[in-house]
Amino acid sequence: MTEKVILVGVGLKSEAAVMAASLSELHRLVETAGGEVVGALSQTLSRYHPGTLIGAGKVTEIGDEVRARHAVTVVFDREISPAQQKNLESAIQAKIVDRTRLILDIFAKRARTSEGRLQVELAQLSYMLPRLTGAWRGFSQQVGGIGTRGPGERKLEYERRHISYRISHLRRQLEDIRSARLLRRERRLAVPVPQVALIGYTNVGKSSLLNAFTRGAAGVYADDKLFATLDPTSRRVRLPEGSWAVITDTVGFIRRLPTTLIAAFRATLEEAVMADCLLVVADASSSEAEAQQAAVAETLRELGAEGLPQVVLFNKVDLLDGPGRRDLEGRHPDAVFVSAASGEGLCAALTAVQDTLSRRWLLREIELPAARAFSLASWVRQSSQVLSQNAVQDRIRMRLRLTQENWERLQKKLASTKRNS
Ligand SMILES: Nc1nc2c(ncn2[C@@H]2O[C@H](COP(=O)(O)OP(=O)(O)OP(=O)(O)O)[C@@H](O)[C@H]2O)c(=O)[nH]1
Ligand SMILES: [Mg+2]
Repeated sequence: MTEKVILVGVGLKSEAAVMAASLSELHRLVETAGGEVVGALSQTLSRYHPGTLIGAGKVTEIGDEVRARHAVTVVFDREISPAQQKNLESAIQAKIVDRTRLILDIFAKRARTSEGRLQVELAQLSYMLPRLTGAWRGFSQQVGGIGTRGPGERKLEYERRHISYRISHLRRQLEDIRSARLLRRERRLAVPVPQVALIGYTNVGKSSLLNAFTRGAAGVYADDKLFATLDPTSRRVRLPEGSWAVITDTVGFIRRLPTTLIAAFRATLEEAVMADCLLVVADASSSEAEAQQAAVAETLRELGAEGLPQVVLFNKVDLLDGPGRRDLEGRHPDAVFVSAASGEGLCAALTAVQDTLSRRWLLREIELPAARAFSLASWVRQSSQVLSQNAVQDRIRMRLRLTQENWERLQKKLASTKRNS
């Protein structure tokens, strides 16, 4: 039997405009976590009540709704303090879950790699630690289900200091994985191929785009669910001019992404985001596209990546009608309009990536004396991407794609070879 859930939207009067959209997003999050929404209430306030977040009248109303609908869980669309949770649970007599705990729960279900699992566990324990009072062991643990997956009841029995110990252990393990990966990454960078990161709000079609760019060969899981992707996937993609780039698809962003999650996923996010070019994807068919873009920009700022070169894509244009499309194009003249479903605009998107990369990644032609080509060629291959190579009499001509820095090093090397020969 699916868990019956009542949603509660809460916001200050100043936030009234975004509450409805945020609540319908919460609805999808609950479904993603495996719950069934049987009712929704909301309240706008001029200030939050310290003890229960919402007013006493609303608390009673929620309790009535819970009994009328046979709900077991109430999900609040914002973060609730441990004390508020305790008060709300005893007044409403239901499991109280906040937005953060719901998102953590979905991440726990989605994590596949060992690193992903460690990161989620770290985030969950950091969330739990301040809540490890009697209240936490109350209603929530009797009911089970949404918000209680993950480290599980057994670990909840741990005393605070065991949890603190586990948290530092997880941090060390993640640090080890990270240094191993940085080593691999350095090795990969020895054959430099430009790195491109697909960034965007959850469900905008990032994984579908990676699949489309690789003509379906990427086999990345794409689904009409929030947070379908958690662990990063990288694929080599050929750019129109013939050179290659590595495109990485990773976890989607969401407004008010829990800070515990950002902290835990920081290494993954930072690494995904530290690219030569960001492909920032928006959903052209969503009425929320601009609010979502703002949340993405905010997260990029938190990760210190706001200054990286960007190409903005509006995906799912197949769902737009003529006027809708013209309106969006008018408002975003620099964006590229694409559809992972129909294939429209994909080539233009890769051309835009190539143009952006070409500011740092130069296209150059060199000629090596055939006598020395063998020893030089291996050095060239380590520092650049060889696009083509042919022999002209006693010389070898190569077309290269390489960074400014490597181009300067290469010129010096060539000059000294000339002097020596
Ligand atoms: N009509 C249409 N649907 C699309 C297009 N691109 C993706 N979708 C659908 O949008 C949904 C989400 O796609 P995903 O590729 O999983 O999105 P994502 O950005 O990777 O999502 P997360 O991994 O959850 O962050 C899926 O149901 C896709 O089939 C498109 O161009 N047109
Ligand atoms: Mg995805």
